[in-house]
Amino acid sequence: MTESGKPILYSYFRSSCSWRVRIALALKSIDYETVPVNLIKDGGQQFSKEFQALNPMKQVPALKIDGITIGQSLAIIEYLEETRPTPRLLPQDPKKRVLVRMISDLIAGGIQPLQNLSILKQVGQENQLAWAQKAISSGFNGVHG
Ligand SMILES: N[C@@H](CCC(=O)N[C@@H](CS)C(=O)NCC(=O)O)C(=O)O
Repeated sequence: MTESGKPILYSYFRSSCSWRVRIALALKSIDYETVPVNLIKDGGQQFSKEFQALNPMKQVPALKIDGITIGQSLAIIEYLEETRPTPRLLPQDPKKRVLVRMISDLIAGGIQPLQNLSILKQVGQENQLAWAQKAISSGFNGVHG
């Protein structure tokens, strides 16, 4: 939290994981401050010692709130949902709720991490497009219900 008591979001403007958290914060009207972590500049600011101390995974987002620092976008969103329950983000009906969780896990575990910067580097420039397309289409094909 800042001295004024606002949560601090460590975020990169192009990061879809950070977007998820920014959307949840906005829907819940939570006032916060942003510390930009540029994933490209300076060889990647996520690799700095200061940021690694916050999130040893060297990834955004991370949220400082209520005296703790949370990494992983879905864990952050769940924490916000539990501690600031209105307006609710998850449907009341368990069958609808599990569908939301399934889609969220598919995106956050089965689609997006397969194409983050560190993975694309390993895949090599010439294979990146096909790799990303495969991750996206197999993830989308996993949605049913
Ligand atoms: N499962 C994590 C994934 C976090 C993640 O992949 N973050 C990306 C940006 S969207 C990142 O920081 N990448 C840095 C890198 O690949 O070096 C979450 O949902 O928060």
